[in-house]
Amino acid sequence: MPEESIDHINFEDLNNKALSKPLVSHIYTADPSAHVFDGKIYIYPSHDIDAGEAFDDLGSHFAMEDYHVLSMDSIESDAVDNGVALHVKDVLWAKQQMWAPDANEKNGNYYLFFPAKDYEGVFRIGVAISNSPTGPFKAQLEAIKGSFSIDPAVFKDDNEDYYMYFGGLWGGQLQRWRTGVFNASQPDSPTAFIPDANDPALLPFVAKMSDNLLEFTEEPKELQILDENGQLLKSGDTDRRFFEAAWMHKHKGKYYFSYSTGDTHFICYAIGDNPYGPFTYMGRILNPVVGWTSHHSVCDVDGKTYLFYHDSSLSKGVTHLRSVKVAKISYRSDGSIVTLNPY
Ligand code: FUB
Repeated sequence: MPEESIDHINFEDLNNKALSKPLVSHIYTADPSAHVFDGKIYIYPSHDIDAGEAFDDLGSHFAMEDYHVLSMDSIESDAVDNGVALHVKDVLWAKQQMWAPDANEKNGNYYLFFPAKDYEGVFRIGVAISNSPTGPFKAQLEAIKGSFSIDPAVFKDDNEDYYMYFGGLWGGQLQRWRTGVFNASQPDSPTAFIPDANDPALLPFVAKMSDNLLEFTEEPKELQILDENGQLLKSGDTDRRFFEAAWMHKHKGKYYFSYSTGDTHFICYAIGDNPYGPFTYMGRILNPVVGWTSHHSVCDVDGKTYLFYHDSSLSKGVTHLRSVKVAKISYRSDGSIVTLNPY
């Protein structure tokens, strides 16, 4: 929901109608990536702050500096803030903008995957390691070779292969990589290099991770999202095309790729038969929340499926001061997901 349309909102009414309350209110948190490790829920969010940067369509106002990990003993319990897990000053290659992270576990080690801008102003994706799910995490000296853009989500398949899904338009710079090389021209334009409305939309990327989860084992590949006729979604189809916030989960053997449509503010999903796709667009998981961005994860807890998401209701609509929430989602018998209304 764009910031200009919030003036008329009565936040008391809105919060009374809300599907759920912020999981924590002492800090602002966003972009929640939730996992269950050893029976406990861990949420890896962005840590929103007001760094005084003006709002723009490049997301300069999202000037986050560190990550905190939240944990919950059960879906009903209070979320605990486990303090600073990684700070940008401890990441040699990263200069600023610690955007939406994810994490995963392998052989008793925990890996935090995060995007940040390097000293050339280019978003890269890094990894940091800990022996605890709550950190502190120690960052690798360099970003993942061949990584670009934002919003990594690392999915562990049933056969223990791990895949990273990533990408984001406008401030997330995906459109600057159309030739495989970063295009630094027109630096202030969020929409330069976006395909024309009738051309296929830009696609998110996927790459299989190496055994140590520190590298890609292959060149990242585009993940196709098709319409009901088997055609790639068009760039002008802004209600359905990928914008940012990639996530992958599995349900009854099918792969569900979900994402945000950005400037139209929906969380949508598409279904495929394998981790690389193609995926067919199926519908919406979440209607627009208060705040410009919408970002989520889907996580099974005790046999039920939950959507972790965020909105800006606690900050009364400030785009870059968001709060993480959780709500149960349900599937119909054909595998489709019932759309949630956040209020
Ligand atoms: O939190 C910063 C950026 O906003 C994320 O990386 C995007 O997904 C959007 O939520």
